[in-house]
Amino acid sequence: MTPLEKWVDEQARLTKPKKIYWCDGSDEEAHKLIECGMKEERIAGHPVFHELNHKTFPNSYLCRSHPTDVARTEHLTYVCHPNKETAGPNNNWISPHEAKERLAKLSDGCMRGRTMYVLPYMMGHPESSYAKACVQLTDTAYVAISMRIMTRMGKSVTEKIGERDDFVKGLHSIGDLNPERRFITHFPDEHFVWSIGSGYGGNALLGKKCFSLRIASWLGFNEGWLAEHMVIIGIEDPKGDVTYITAALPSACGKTNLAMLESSLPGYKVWTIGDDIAWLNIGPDGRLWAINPEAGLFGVAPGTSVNTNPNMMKTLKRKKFYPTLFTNTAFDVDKNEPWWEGIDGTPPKNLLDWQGRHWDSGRGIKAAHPNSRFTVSIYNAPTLSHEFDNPKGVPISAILFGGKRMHVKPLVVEAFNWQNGVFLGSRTGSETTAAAVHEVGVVRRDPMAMLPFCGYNMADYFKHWLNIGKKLTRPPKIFSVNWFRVDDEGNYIWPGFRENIRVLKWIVDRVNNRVEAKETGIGFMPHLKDLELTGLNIANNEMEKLFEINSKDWRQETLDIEDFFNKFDERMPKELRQELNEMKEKLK
Ligand code: SAT
Ligand code: MN
Repeated sequence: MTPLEKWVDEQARLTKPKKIYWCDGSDEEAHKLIECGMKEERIAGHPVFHELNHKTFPNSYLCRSHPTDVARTEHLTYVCHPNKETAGPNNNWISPHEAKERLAKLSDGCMRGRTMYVLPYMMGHPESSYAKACVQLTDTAYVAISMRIMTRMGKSVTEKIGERDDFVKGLHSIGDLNPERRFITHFPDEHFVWSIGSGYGGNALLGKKCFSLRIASWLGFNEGWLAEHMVIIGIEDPKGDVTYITAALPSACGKTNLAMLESSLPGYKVWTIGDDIAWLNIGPDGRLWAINPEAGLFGVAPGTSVNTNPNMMKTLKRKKFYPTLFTNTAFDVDKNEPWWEGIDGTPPKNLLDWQGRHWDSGRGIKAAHPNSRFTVSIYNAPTLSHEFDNPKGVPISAILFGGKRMHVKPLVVEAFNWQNGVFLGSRTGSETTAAAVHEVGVVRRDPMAMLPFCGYNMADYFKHWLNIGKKLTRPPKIFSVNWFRVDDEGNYIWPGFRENIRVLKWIVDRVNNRVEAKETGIGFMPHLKDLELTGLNIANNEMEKLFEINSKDWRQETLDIEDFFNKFDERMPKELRQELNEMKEKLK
């Protein structure tokens, strides 16, 4: 037996599936698993997959989850380092020993009567020196199919692993879907994720947040690279030059829209490399290079339309890769199509809500779950960059940190230098969204959009960011962006979506030294004349409001940042405290 076979065998003895099925990643197999999910397997009483109208939504299936299993559950997510300090105040912690005891009890016989799917997959291009070979076990076709879409899955990975035992391991079971018996546990030193009781994306597709961020961030800390919650795009200018950038935004703040933005500026074009995760390495040329370890898009459906994200609508209607999933959207019975709030047109007459109940517009309840999602191959995207499959990745010229802030934060600010940029990332805050189970709309600090995903003490993570900067001879410039500022009536001032290209253009102009900027207490800001605003209908005073630094708001902001930093005590890098003090001085 190979180490892989031995490991699978051990997990099967614990979980006791009816049968074990090794996935080869082929198209035929995908069809078979879908069949099986339509006819045999059920989740919360619904067939796992319902075939949608293939004329309008080719290769698409509707999935419904258990009503209590619709988002990441951060309070049930643990990072099990040998000691609590390594996990830090930003993670829930129990000892690896205790976690394993708890999970073993819950996993004993959890796959009884079910099939165990063995999923060999790569995170990253198989020929990339940055890629990782992984294997996940799961007992639901929903996860097997989702992993096929989201990763490069197949037999060749099993061959690649061969006799090695250093592959990344994931054990997943939907268990009985009872939140009382739901745990997502990580063992960073063992490259192992053990998750039970949820079928939801970030809790169950273990290559995604669990491995590619929480565990990979720890690998990066030890090996000198970064695993980040970032979009990767190429911005082509009218001359045909492409500038690559990454952007970190919290879940459900528009990363997918940014990743395939349809430019409103003539001659500009955005090329997609990734919409969620970036692995960043220092190249031999002293630049920062990015790869997207994933191969699919797991985006929020509500709000997606021909108007807000035409390229995504095209992606969802493309026939290329089999299949595409829609999870917890509403369902148009007459057309046999998915539906969600914000899609084009008026609500269909005969609509079922995300739980399959008749929907009545009068009751004021949303038909699609606010965190309903599509899972679709990135190869379907008409905006896919030619560089997507380049094993080396792309060289990064700018890093953007953003969040959802209705007040306080300007549209765009450039950091003074790398250290100041790390400070800028570390102090980023955002209003909470429906992507995780918690109160929605409260501002919380979410440094680098990594708060739920940094697999070790965030103070050490900041230190690591500072160290990376010291090794880069040509570091990217760092910016903060905020599309979400509102006026006194509470309306968004900036139109966002395709118009964000105007902000990206300024950023590209800055990294290519084409424009000057204005120095302020919090960083460099654009001279309004350098922002391409032709065709936009925003009054000058509104534009000024987008860049306003309100001293009362900022006093509160600095106190809040200080409170957050204090959670990390002495471990917090002194450079960032010094940056905070300098900012306070400048704002006086
Ligand atoms: O965690 S997921 O990857 O499922 C989605 C998100 O919250 O970013
Ligand atoms: Mn995400």
